[in-house]
Amino acid sequence: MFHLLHGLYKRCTQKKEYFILILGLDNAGKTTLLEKAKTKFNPSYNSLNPQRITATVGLNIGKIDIGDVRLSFWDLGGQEELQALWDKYYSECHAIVYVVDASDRPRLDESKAAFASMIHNPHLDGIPLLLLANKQDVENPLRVNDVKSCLAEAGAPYIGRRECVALASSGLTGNGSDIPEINN
Ligand code: G3D
Repeated sequence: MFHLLHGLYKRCTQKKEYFILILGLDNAGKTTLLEKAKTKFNPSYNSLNPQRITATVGLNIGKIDIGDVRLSFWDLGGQEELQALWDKYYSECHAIVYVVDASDRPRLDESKAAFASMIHNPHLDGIPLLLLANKQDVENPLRVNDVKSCLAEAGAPYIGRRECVALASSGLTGNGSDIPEINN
């Protein structure tokens, strides 16, 4: 009886949990963004000093509670050898945030290639996608439209099979801006 009541109580009080992958090349700013988001949604969270954040190696997990929803973010390492592990997480994720370093023009094609192999994976069909042109606080960054059209070359029809929004962002400052959806 106790177990039954305990189970019922747990079921009524537990939050709905969604898993979100944060992907992109190493140094794109994924961990910094996650730290900033955790601080924004949980003011009591003691965030890491941005100076002390190093490129993600392996997996970095962050949880954000909004109302009765829990968002669990998996920030995956973006180094070439770690990209091979991304697809292990695809079948369980509910959304993807793909981060591009808008201050790094020379690596845009590399980011496009990583994006292409991700977006063609059948496990991700229909999974909502947020594209971020990050580091907008630097001088003369790539604009969100540049990033958007570059990634669209990697597979516009695949991108179009889902809800997709592209935004400019700065994980350092926490600022961002809305722009029109990529596939509408
Ligand atoms: P990653 O998790 O994608 O590998 P990190 O990237 O979050 O570790 O960030 C990599 C570097 O980029 C860090 O600098 C970090 O401070 C910087 N960075 C992250 N986001 C922004 C941003 O929005 N604007 C600027 N200007 N820099 C950013 P270091 O010097 O520690 O390597």
